[in-house]
Amino acid sequence: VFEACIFDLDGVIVDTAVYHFKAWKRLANELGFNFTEAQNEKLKGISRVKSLELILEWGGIEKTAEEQQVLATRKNDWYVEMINHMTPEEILPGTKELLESLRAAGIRTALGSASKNATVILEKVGILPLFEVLVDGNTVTASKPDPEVFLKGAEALQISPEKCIVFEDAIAGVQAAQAANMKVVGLGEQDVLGAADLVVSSLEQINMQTLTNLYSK
Ligand code: G16
Ligand code: MG
Repeated sequence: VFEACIFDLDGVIVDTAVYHFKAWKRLANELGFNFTEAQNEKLKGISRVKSLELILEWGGIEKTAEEQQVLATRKNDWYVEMINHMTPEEILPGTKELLESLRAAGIRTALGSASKNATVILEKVGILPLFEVLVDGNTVTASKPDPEVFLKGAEALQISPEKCIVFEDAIAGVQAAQAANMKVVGLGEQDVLGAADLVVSSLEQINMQTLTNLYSK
């Protein structure tokens, strides 16, 4: 029924959104305006450059492309400083167990993230070897909801999209998976991610059987 699972990073494997929030807030405050958690929600799954564009728009500030480059780098330096201190305790509940049981069952695994810092995060939390393929912000040009990130993952694994299940916490990511013709499990709230084939609050609720059931509907 299914032969591969493709995982989003932020919000599925680890909660790096808190670090993104701290770094963006620091940047916004330096520029003289506030940045809220509600605004941070809207940046989930969105690329760094696109996130900065939105933040500047919310703050009512215009910057040239060169200035934006400098600001994005500044934010990223603060962010990298924080993620360099991440530990295996920060893996979200059930994630490692699920990855291990998938591998034991011969299911292929890939990462499909918008982040350019995906490799270092997986290394820090100690689960890099559980992924066969990494597709991240360094290899992808079109942001979610474009299906590129997930299609590239399937292609690298040489598995057809219909046999892939995506795990996503963001609407844009659920849409990307569906545009790629894949099944998708949403992590979060039913009223937000209702478009997904199944919505759970944690990967602890997922096993081989729940995934197999997605194909019998
Ligand atoms: C993650 C986050 C986004 C972030 C993006 C780019 O995406 O959800 O908020 O803007 O990565 O991150 P970086 O600045 O590290 O390149 P995902 O796809 O892992 O949820
Ligand atoms: Mg995410």
